[in-house]
Amino acid sequence: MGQDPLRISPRIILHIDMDSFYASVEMQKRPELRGKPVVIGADPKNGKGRGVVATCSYEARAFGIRSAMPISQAFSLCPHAVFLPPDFPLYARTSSEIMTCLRGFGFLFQQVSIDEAFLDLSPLGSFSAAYGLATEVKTSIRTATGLSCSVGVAPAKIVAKIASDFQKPDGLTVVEEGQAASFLAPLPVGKIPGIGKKSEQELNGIGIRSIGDLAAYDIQRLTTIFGRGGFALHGIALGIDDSEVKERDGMKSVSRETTFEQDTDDLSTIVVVLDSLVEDIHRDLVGEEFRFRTVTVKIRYEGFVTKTRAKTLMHYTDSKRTLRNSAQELFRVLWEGGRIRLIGLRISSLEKNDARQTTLDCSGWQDTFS
Ligand code: TTP
Ligand code: CA
Repeated sequence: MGQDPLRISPRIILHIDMDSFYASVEMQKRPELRGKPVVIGADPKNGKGRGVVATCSYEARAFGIRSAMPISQAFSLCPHAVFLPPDFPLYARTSSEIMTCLRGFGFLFQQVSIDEAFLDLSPLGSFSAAYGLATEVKTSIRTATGLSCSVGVAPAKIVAKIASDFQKPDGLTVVEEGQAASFLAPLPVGKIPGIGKKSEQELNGIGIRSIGDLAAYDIQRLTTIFGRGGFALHGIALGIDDSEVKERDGMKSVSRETTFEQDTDDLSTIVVVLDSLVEDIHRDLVGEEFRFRTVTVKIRYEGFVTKTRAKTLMHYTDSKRTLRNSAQELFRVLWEGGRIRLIGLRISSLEKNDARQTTLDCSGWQDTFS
């Protein structure tokens, strides 16, 4: 049987996400760490340390350790784990190698975070050809860096992203055209990017446990509860996402955010975390040789109210002290004293110290930043 000539060829999107990225880079550098629980983050100081876990190896995850958990809790879960401070310039260099490798495949490319990217494989014309290319992508990244990644291939970006997470680590999941809604239906709603633990609980509270429950939920009621976001959520549940893979011209911003394990209004805890965001962003800044002019602080309170406040300086700078002072000043003005769920820091209006094109782009906030 011949193909219908009017049939539009499918959109085929690939999403790639490196496995336990910072921890894997450390284990690649020091092979004696392989197979061990490795935790990257703040100094645990024998259980008395403040600050949080950036990430950890899958061996450490078996002990219940997770990103953004207080480092003291990680220490009590697994005191014999190897605790390491982050080496951001090394992660930025490895990220550049990965992104260069991905660009080399010649498809439309979009980096979305330090360890994630999309490729638009639609020109291949079939999901079987895309599967073949996905295996090549995995092999070439392993050859270039020694690292494993997980890949999702699907007819839409958000479905590809959920698919890349489906069989982690070292996974490859293909969701063909017409199968998105049925692939998503049995998954917990928390698998939708942007739905954190708290929102998942809120959705569970109105009887929505799986993405299928969300797809079947009355859209009017969803918009009453979640406002305009209700529409988008409902579309996502059906696998509908027309957003394009967009090439970005260089780095527009660098951002970091931390979600507290428990909402907090303890100023000293908040200041320690804000300071660690300053340190992280400043390391990237120095590693990538650029300067900034705009600083933005974001606070999300319990109940999901999100506030941001930005400040643009008179001159470009790469001073850590200026970054810290601006962050603290913005925080003081912004904070109304309530319990905080998440705090974020972003620098933008960036200028390279030289003309070298950078591939690092941590502007994963762009969608949520108001
Ligand atoms: P992720 O891709 O979320 O996590 P991961 O690569 O460590 O693990 P996974 O296999 O589940 O994908 O984040 C990429 C890197 O970003 C991660 O290695 C460390 C950093 N990061 C933080 O510093 N803090 C955080 O809260 C998170 C989630 C990530
Ligand atoms: Ca990852």
